[in-house]
Amino acid sequence: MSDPIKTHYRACHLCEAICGLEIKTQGTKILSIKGDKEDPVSHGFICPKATAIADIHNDPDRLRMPHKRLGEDWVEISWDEAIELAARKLVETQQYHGDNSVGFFAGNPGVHNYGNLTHGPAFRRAVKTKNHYSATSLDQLPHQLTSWAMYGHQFALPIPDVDHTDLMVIMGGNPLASNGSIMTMPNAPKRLKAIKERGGKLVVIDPRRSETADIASQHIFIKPGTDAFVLMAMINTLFREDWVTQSHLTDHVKGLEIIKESVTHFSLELAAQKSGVPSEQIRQLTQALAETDKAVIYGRMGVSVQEFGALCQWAIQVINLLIGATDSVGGAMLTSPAFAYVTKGAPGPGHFSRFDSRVSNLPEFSGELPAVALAEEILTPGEGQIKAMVTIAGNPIISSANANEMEKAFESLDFYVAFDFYINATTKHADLILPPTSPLEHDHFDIAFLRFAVHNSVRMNPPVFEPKEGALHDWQIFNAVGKRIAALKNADFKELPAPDRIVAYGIENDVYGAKQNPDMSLTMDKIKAAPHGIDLGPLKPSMIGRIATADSLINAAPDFLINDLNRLAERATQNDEHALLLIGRRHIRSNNSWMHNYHRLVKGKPRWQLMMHPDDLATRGIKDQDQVIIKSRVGEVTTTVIATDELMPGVVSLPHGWGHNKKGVKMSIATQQQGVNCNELTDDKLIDKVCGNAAFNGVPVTVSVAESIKSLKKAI
Ligand SMILES: Nc1nc2c(c(=O)[nH]1)N[C@H]1C(S)=C(S)[C@@H](COP(=O)(O)OP(=O)(O)OC[C@H]3O[C@@H](n4cnc5c(=O)[nH]c(N)nc54)[C@H](O)[C@@H]3O)O[C@H]1N2
Ligand SMILES: Nc1nc2c(c(=O)[nH]1)N[C@H]1C(S)=C(S)[C@@H](COP(=O)(O)OP(=O)(O)OC[C@H]3O[C@@H](n4cnc5c(=O)[nH]c(N)nc54)[C@H](O)[C@@H]3O)O[C@H]1N2
Ligand code: SF4
Ligand SMILES: [Mo]
Repeated sequence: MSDPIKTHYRACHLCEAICGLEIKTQGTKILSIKGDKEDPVSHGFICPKATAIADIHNDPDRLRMPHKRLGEDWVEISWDEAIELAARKLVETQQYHGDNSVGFFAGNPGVHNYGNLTHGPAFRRAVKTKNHYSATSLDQLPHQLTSWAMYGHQFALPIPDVDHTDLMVIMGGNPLASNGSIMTMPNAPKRLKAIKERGGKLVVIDPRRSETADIASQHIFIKPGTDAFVLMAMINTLFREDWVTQSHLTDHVKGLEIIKESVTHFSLELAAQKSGVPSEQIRQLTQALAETDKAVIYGRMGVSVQEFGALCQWAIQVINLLIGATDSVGGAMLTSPAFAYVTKGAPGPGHFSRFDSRVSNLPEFSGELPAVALAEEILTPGEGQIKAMVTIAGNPIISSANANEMEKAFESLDFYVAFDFYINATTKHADLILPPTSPLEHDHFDIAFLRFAVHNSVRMNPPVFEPKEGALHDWQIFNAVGKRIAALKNADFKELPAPDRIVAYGIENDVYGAKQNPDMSLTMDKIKAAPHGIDLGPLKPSMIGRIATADSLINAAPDFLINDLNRLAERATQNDEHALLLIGRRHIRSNNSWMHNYHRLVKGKPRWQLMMHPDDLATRGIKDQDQVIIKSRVGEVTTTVIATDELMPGVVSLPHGWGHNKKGVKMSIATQQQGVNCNELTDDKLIDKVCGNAAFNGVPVTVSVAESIKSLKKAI
């Protein structure tokens, strides 16, 4: 008799949109993956990546058991042996070279796999080092930093009320490709188009006419890295023109006078000169933001990973405050999740600059040092040098700036253990790989993204499949290695219960739990009984009472950001005529560096080429489809160029996450892809100096025809 067909409901964990899925299985087979129409937020929407969850699950290249390096080869070993080896090597390294000789790099998928969030910290405490790095400082550090400084908690992130706004300005975000970031919004296309359909306006400010710009009411080209000038001019204009709106928050904000004084030099003319955006356009946009009742400005990667990322994210918060958008319907509001609700006194508010990195003196944020400092901390001898690495769901050789230096660093390590299920460009350097279960073999709760969602909901999903015999979840591996490390150090280790128990306890004691909300008395059992999720309603104004600063006031003018305006003012005086500025690009069928081993996602037209404006090609004697060499201060890559007026002249675009075709990478489909690693061009010294965040956007490069390749082609 054949196995019965089962239907499972589960959130997609691949990106921040966390769409609801309906997965049909029969025995160990996945029959279909579709959108869950009854999901209260995604309503059946999915993107093409969702079906690739089946490919992840079935991928023969995905490791199922620990792998130990033997010269150029790998051998499968038992979990007991692997856990002992990992613990012993890390402890020995610390005994010889000190606590800080072990470094950690945590990548993005850990945030999409909640066992990493519940159990990672205890494991890290068992190791005890100052050398923690993560994708945060390649990404959203400026958001967390400004929220910490202004609202007193790094996760007090006002989320755009996309479903109710009448004017949305998106600066450096491309939700049509990314499906939204720090703005969980499944079905970004529909939600953004709806703004226009209800008579509102969507404005996109981007050096590229992105997919989102294509559906916008207005697209404004901007020269990469100059957004801070535009934003400061907008703030200046709001004050000058007396367009500042009084709101229920006015008495809860301090520092506006300081801002007013500090931005007087940032004129519309200066902004226009630096950014290429006409001053009248900036003025009109500012006026529209001030005069539209339900308006909001939002900025993402384009304005986070650039030299003035923190100033940009801060300015965006300030503008929303000044136009009365913060904490207002149709503006940007704090979310009300069932777990880890942010309020005064909530755990993990964050801290900044308590210590610096050893080599370049870059500041920590919440216990993490900037990822751009990792390679030099491994390569520079002296006390505190990193000798052993732990990576957890990260691929820093492809995802961090200056990939060649990062590769050199990983090659030089005494010991490296990777928590990962692929042998990729980074983990190929490991001595030991500890692969966790497949995503479908563990339960799923979105600790992170339910907190960033444009509509409140909660959902907990059981595993689709039982784990293969002997397989361990990430959190079980953390528990096992952490416990063994503690034993070797004669230290205590408190083994935590399973993640769902931790979350269940948290929910019962949080805002919808019996103590705080007897009417609702939300429990994990109730959540589990609603497989499609529970709708917790739209975002609501709730900031007063939740401001987590010591004096319960929003600090609109944090000192270190006001001081950083000097750096921007200095930049204003510099002649910054570069040949070309490199920016990145995301694609709906790609996900950072790790979804290129699935045929259904990589097939079709190539999408890893360098995009360049036809005028820029012409002045360099380059033709569409030529092979070109792109050079930056730190490296060079060769790829195919495509001519397109999607980009403004003077800007070129290359996506990140590619470049798998390296000796030793064991991903049979990914290694056949021709894309190059754009982070061989990005520069670990080109950073947002105030916080050390990477500046992937606005990297000066030159582009020329690859003569040798051309002549070789002719000869063949
Ligand atoms: N130039 C440039 N560089 C960028 C960016 C850019 O825009 N431009 N974007 C940056 C951003 S925003 C980010 S977030 C980073 C991402 O950088 P990373 O987090 O370093 O890269 P990912 O590609 O997400 O790598 C994920 C790794 O996690 C593994 N993995 C997947 N699921 C699991 C799991 O459940 N458990 C474990 N243990 N491992 C798992 C995969 O096999 C892969 O090796 O890249 C950054 N790099
Ligand atoms: N399909 C897909 N979805 C993803 C990911 C993925 O890799 N693929 N990654 C996920 C992750 S980890 C993240 S962090 C999010 C990111 O989500 P988003 O930030 O929405 O995604 P990006 O495509 O990086 O959008 C950045 C935009 O900024 C523009 N830009 C570049 N430089 C500048 C500049 O100097 N100024 C301005 N104003 N704009 C600039 C770029 O042209 C681009 O359109 O996406 C998530 N979702
Ligand atoms: S948009 Fe993101 S969460 Fe939704 S199906 Fe696609 S990858 Fe999954
Ligand atoms: Mo990211």
